[in-house]
Amino acid sequence: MAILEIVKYPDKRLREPCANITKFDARLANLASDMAETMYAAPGIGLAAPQIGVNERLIVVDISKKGTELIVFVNPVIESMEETTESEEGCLSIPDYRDIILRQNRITVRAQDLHGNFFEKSAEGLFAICIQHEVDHLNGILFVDHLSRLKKDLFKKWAKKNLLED
Ligand code: K1U
Ligand code: ZN
Repeated sequence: MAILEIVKYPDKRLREPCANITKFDARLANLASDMAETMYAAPGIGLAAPQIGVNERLIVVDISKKGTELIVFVNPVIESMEETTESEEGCLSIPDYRDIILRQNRITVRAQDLHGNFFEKSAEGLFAICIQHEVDHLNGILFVDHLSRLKKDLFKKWAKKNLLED
Protein backbone atom coordinates (compact mmCIF):
# COMPACT_ATOMS: atom_id res chain seq x y z
CA MET A 1 0.00 0.00 0.00
CA ALA A 2 1.23 3.52 -0.76
CA ILE A 3 0.10 7.12 -0.55
CA LEU A 4 0.57 8.59 -4.02
CA GLU A 5 1.11 12.18 -5.14
CA ILE A 6 -2.08 13.90 -6.35
CA VAL A 7 -1.83 15.60 -9.75
CA LYS A 8 -2.77 19.29 -9.46
CA TYR A 9 -4.55 21.74 -11.80
CA PRO A 10 -3.59 22.81 -14.50
CA ASP A 11 -1.72 19.55 -15.25
CA LYS A 12 -2.71 18.25 -18.73
CA ARG A 13 -3.11 14.69 -17.39
CA LEU A 14 -6.36 15.85 -15.77
CA ARG A 15 -7.73 16.71 -19.22
CA GLU A 16 -7.34 13.38 -21.00
CA PRO A 17 -10.24 10.93 -21.43
CA CYS A 18 -9.35 7.65 -19.68
CA ALA A 19 -9.19 4.18 -21.19
CA ASN A 20 -11.47 1.26 -20.25
CA ILE A 21 -9.96 -1.37 -17.98
CA THR A 22 -9.88 -4.91 -19.44
CA LYS A 23 -7.53 -6.78 -17.07
CA PHE A 24 -8.87 -7.60 -13.62
CA ASP A 25 -5.61 -8.66 -12.00
CA ALA A 26 -3.40 -8.01 -8.96
CA ARG A 27 -2.07 -4.78 -10.52
CA LEU A 28 -5.63 -3.39 -10.61
CA ALA A 29 -6.32 -4.47 -7.00
CA ASN A 30 -3.07 -2.80 -5.86
CA LEU A 31 -3.90 0.38 -7.79
CA ALA A 32 -7.37 0.58 -6.17
CA SER A 33 -5.83 -0.05 -2.75
CA ASP A 34 -3.22 2.72 -3.24
CA MET A 35 -5.96 5.09 -4.45
CA ALA A 36 -8.08 4.38 -1.37
CA GLU A 37 -5.11 5.01 0.92
CA THR A 38 -4.33 8.26 -0.94
CA MET A 39 -7.98 9.38 -0.68
CA TYR A 40 -8.18 8.68 3.07
CA ALA A 41 -4.85 10.43 3.70
CA ALA A 42 -5.81 13.58 1.74
CA PRO A 43 -8.53 13.47 3.23
CA GLY A 44 -11.22 13.15 0.58
CA ILE A 45 -14.48 11.34 -0.14
CA GLY A 46 -13.51 10.20 -3.63
CA LEU A 47 -10.57 9.86 -6.01
CA ALA A 48 -10.24 9.08 -9.72
CA ALA A 49 -7.22 7.36 -11.32
CA PRO A 50 -6.15 10.40 -13.45
CA GLN A 51 -5.67 12.29 -10.18
CA ILE A 52 -2.71 10.02 -9.47
CA GLY A 53 -1.52 10.18 -13.09
CA VAL A 54 -3.12 6.92 -14.27
CA ASN A 55 -5.22 7.24 -17.43
CA GLU A 56 -7.70 4.43 -16.62
CA ARG A 57 -11.41 4.26 -15.76
CA LEU A 58 -11.17 3.54 -12.04
CA ILE A 59 -12.65 5.51 -9.12
CA VAL A 60 -12.89 4.99 -5.37
CA VAL A 61 -15.58 6.58 -3.18
CA ASP A 62 -16.23 6.59 0.56
CA ILE A 63 -18.59 9.24 1.90
CA SER A 64 -18.87 7.67 5.37
CA LYS A 65 -17.42 9.69 8.22
CA LYS A 66 -15.56 6.68 9.65
CA GLY A 67 -14.02 5.63 6.33
CA THR A 68 -15.63 2.18 6.47
CA GLU A 69 -17.72 2.19 3.28
CA LEU A 70 -15.23 2.10 0.45
CA ILE A 71 -16.67 1.35 -2.99
CA VAL A 72 -14.46 0.70 -6.00
CA PHE A 73 -16.00 1.35 -9.43
CA VAL A 74 -14.21 0.01 -12.49
CA ASN A 75 -15.43 1.38 -15.86
CA PRO A 76 -18.38 3.26 -14.25
CA VAL A 77 -21.21 4.42 -16.51
CA ILE A 78 -23.96 6.71 -15.21
CA GLU A 79 -27.13 5.28 -16.70
CA SER A 80 -29.75 7.67 -15.36
CA MET A 81 -29.86 10.97 -13.49
CA GLU A 82 -32.66 13.09 -12.08
CA GLU A 83 -33.47 16.17 -9.97
CA THR A 84 -31.10 19.08 -10.46
CA THR A 85 -29.58 20.30 -7.21
CA GLU A 86 -26.95 22.79 -6.06
CA SER A 87 -23.71 21.20 -4.94
CA GLU A 88 -20.82 22.84 -3.12
CA GLU A 89 -17.67 21.03 -4.22
CA GLY A 90 -13.95 20.94 -3.75
CA CYS A 91 -11.36 18.90 -5.61
CA LEU A 92 -8.15 17.35 -4.34
CA SER A 93 -6.53 18.44 -7.63
CA ILE A 94 -7.56 22.07 -6.96
CA PRO A 95 -6.61 22.49 -3.29
CA ASP A 96 -8.29 25.24 -1.23
CA TYR A 97 -10.93 26.15 -3.83
CA ARG A 98 -14.64 25.44 -3.35
CA ASP A 99 -17.62 26.59 -5.37
CA ILE A 100 -21.28 25.82 -6.05
CA ILE A 101 -22.33 24.06 -9.25
CA LEU A 102 -25.40 22.17 -10.47
CA ARG A 103 -25.52 18.36 -10.32
CA GLN A 104 -28.19 15.66 -10.32
CA ASN A 105 -29.39 14.48 -6.91
CA ARG A 106 -30.26 10.87 -7.90
CA ILE A 107 -28.39 8.59 -10.27
CA THR A 108 -27.95 4.96 -11.15
CA VAL A 109 -24.47 3.82 -12.05
CA ARG A 110 -23.34 0.55 -13.66
CA ALA A 111 -19.76 -0.57 -13.12
CA GLN A 112 -17.51 -3.57 -12.59
CA ASP A 113 -15.83 -4.68 -9.38
CA LEU A 114 -12.18 -5.70 -9.05
CA HIS A 115 -13.04 -9.19 -10.36
CA GLY A 116 -14.80 -7.84 -13.45
CA ASN A 117 -18.31 -8.62 -12.16
CA PHE A 118 -20.92 -6.05 -13.24
CA PHE A 119 -23.07 -4.34 -10.60
CA GLU A 120 -25.56 -1.50 -10.52
CA LYS A 121 -26.01 1.05 -7.74
CA SER A 122 -28.58 3.71 -7.04
CA ALA A 123 -27.20 6.76 -5.27
CA GLU A 124 -28.55 10.02 -3.96
CA GLY A 125 -27.34 13.19 -2.28
CA LEU A 126 -23.60 13.46 -1.57
CA PHE A 127 -22.99 9.87 -2.76
CA ALA A 128 -24.56 10.65 -6.17
CA ILE A 129 -22.70 13.95 -6.40
CA CYS A 130 -19.35 12.39 -5.55
CA ILE A 131 -19.80 9.68 -8.23
CA GLN A 132 -20.63 12.37 -10.84
CA HIS A 133 -17.52 14.36 -9.80
CA GLU A 134 -15.29 11.26 -10.12
CA VAL A 135 -16.78 10.07 -13.43
CA ASP A 136 -16.22 13.60 -14.77
CA HIS A 137 -12.51 13.16 -13.90
CA LEU A 138 -12.44 10.02 -16.10
CA ASN A 139 -13.64 12.17 -19.00
CA GLY A 140 -11.11 14.97 -18.40
CA ILE A 141 -13.75 17.24 -16.84
CA LEU A 142 -13.19 19.24 -13.63
CA PHE A 143 -15.98 20.62 -11.44
CA VAL A 144 -14.90 24.18 -12.31
CA ASP A 145 -15.86 23.42 -15.95
CA HIS A 146 -19.50 23.51 -14.74
CA LEU A 147 -19.21 27.12 -13.48
CA SER A 148 -20.79 30.06 -15.31
CA ARG A 149 -18.50 32.11 -17.60
CA LEU A 150 -18.20 34.81 -14.93
CA LYS A 151 -17.34 32.38 -12.11
CA LYS A 152 -14.94 30.53 -14.41
CA ASP A 153 -13.06 33.78 -15.06
CA LEU A 154 -12.88 34.44 -11.31
CA PHE A 155 -11.62 30.88 -10.75
CA LYS A 156 -8.91 31.32 -13.41
CA LYS A 157 -7.70 34.50 -11.71
CA TRP A 158 -7.72 32.71 -8.36
CA ALA A 159 -5.79 29.76 -9.84
CA LYS A 160 -3.20 32.00 -11.45
CA LYS A 161 -2.49 33.61 -8.10
CA ASN A 162 -2.76 30.56 -5.85
CA LEU A 163 -1.79 27.51 -7.92
CA LEU A 164 0.59 28.80 -10.58
CA GLU A 165 2.70 31.16 -8.47
CA ASP A 166 4.04 28.46 -6.12
O1 K1U B 1 -12.14 13.87 -6.70
C1 K1U B 1 -11.77 14.63 -5.81
O2 K1U B 1 -11.10 15.62 -6.08
C2 K1U B 1 -12.16 14.36 -4.39
C3 K1U B 1 -13.21 15.33 -3.87
C4 K1U B 1 -14.58 14.73 -4.14
C5 K1U B 1 -15.78 15.60 -3.95
C6 K1U B 1 -15.85 16.59 -3.00
C7 K1U B 1 -17.00 17.36 -2.86
C8 K1U B 1 -18.08 17.12 -3.64
C9 K1U B 1 -18.01 16.16 -4.60
C10 K1U B 1 -16.86 15.39 -4.75
C11 K1U B 1 -12.96 15.53 -2.39
O3 K1U B 1 -13.05 14.62 -1.64
S1 K1U B 1 -12.58 17.12 -1.85
C12 K1U B 1 -12.49 16.95 -0.06
C13 K1U B 1 -13.83 16.87 0.58
O4 K1U B 1 -14.82 17.26 0.02
C14 K1U B 1 -13.95 16.30 1.96
C15 K1U B 1 -12.86 15.96 2.69
C16 K1U B 1 -13.01 15.44 3.97
C17 K1U B 1 -14.24 15.25 4.51
C18 K1U B 1 -15.36 15.61 3.77
C19 K1U B 1 -15.22 16.14 2.50
ZN1 ZN C 1 -11.82 16.22 -8.08
